[in-house]
Amino acid sequence: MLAEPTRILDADGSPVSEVEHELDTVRYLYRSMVTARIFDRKASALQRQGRLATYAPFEGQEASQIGTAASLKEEDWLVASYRDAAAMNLHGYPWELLLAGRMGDERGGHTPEGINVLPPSITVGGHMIHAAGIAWAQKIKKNNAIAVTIFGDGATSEGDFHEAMNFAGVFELPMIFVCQNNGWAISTPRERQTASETIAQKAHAYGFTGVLVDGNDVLAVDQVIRHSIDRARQGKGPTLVEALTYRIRGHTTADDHSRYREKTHIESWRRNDPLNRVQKFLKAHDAWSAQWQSEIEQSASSQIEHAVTRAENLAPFDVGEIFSGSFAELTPTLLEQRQEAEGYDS
Ligand SMILES: Cc1ncc(C[n+]2csc(CCOP(=O)(O)OP(=O)(O)O)c2C)c(N)n1
Repeated sequence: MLAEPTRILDADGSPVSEVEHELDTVRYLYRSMVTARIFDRKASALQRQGRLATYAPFEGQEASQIGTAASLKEEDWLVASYRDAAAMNLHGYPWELLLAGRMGDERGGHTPEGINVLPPSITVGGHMIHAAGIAWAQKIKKNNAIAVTIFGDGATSEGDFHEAMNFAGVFELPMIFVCQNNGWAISTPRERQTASETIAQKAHAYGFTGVLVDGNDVLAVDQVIRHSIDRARQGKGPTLVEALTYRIRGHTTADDHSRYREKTHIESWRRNDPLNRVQKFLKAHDAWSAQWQSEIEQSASSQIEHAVTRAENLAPFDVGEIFSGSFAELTPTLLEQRQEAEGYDS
């Protein structure tokens, strides 16, 4: 494990180690982060207008998420949490379903056929076990696909983290655990979460590699994830990646983070913005223009506006549907509940 996080670009966009990426790839990663930020701000605004229920913003974490999902192949699986819309969308989960889920519509959790992304987990840590099961299935089927799971620093205090990590180590599963260490689990700071110096080092206890990466450096995250993917596909087992990042906004739209965080601290992380550093790098290579910026912003906005329209215009929900898909034959209690619910519908 590295004592210092892997970093390629510093906060000013200057390379501190060799840049392996082609400029076109850097532009793609940048554009994906811009799109994600527009989605995030739109979703937060919709919540304030009463058009979404609570929403968990990920501003500041775009590099961790885009860097995690960018090099996955279609057949790979992504199993993430309520804060990971950017990664989920990049791997194919439609924006409108991410929005519909936050509108309280169950259909937001129905992944379209052929998209290897599980619906967002609200249960902190529970999804890591699902990811381990999926990775094990890929290994048994010998199909060379891997599973990636994303979770926060708080989730590492759950028993599920231990179980998934232990199982993955023993069975040498083709999977990557990505901890987005954003410094906080609601109001609990990272230092109250674990006495370990890093979260990455926990991998050693389970018999596999842990890597610390600058989670606001999309090039570094992408590079670390690509190396981890290679190891997993070569049968060399799992990797735990700890991406050091920061949640710029509240835990959710229901949280007042000014009650537990210093403004100055937030501002210092704003200067470490993951989009700015890539923009500066692109500018230094004549690969950015104000016109291109405005084109990608407009294209992202219109894509997201369409998603909002589609999510808000889903055909009315049949209340009885919430009972389908759990049991082949409903239990007497559930049958009774369905009848009652259908009464409300008419
Ligand atoms: C099993 C479980 N316990 C508690 C909660 C309530 N809860 C929701 S988010 C959260 C904090 C999670 O923090 P972290 O894992 O660091 O992820 P972040 O929200 O920072 O992305 C808690 C305790 C929950 N959803 N599930």
